Amino acid sequence: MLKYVLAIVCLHNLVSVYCLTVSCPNGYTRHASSCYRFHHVGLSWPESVTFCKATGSHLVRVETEAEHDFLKLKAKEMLGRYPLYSFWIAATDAVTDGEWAWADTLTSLTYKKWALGQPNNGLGEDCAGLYYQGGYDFGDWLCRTLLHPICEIDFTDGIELVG
Ligand SMILES: [Ca+2]
Ligand SMILES: [Ca+2]
Repeated sequence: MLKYVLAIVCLHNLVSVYCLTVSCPNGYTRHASSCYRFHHVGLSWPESVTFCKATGSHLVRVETEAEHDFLKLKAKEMLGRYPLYSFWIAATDAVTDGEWAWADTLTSLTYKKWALGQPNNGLGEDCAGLYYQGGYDFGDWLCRTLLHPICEIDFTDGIELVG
């Protein structure tokens, strides 16, 4: 099923190029192979995981420096429009303290860039986000803290090339 498509996908062969025009769903911004939406609602981390799922996405997994740089740039561009300032990402160490993994897949983080002094695990801070005071590098919070979720749709999850 062609669920979400974005950018222009071209299939090359010797005689021709087939292109498929594709785009992110309304309200999402594309970068590389994903669509992102910074939500204005303030939610706890577990609520954010559920919220993104309910909207056909997942709480963002920041997997590369390029992806992180894009998200930091977007967050800085939108400064002042999000009253809670910081944003949840899908990383948690609730299973084993100090071992940060992505929600759902529970795979270890291969990329991470903590803000200065983070994670400080104060009073059992098991959930991570992009920390405004740390230039949107990673920070950890109590999971019940209200922050804004960033939801992500992976291009590679949703597309099937047809024709
Ligand atoms: Ca990602
Ligand atoms: Ca912290």
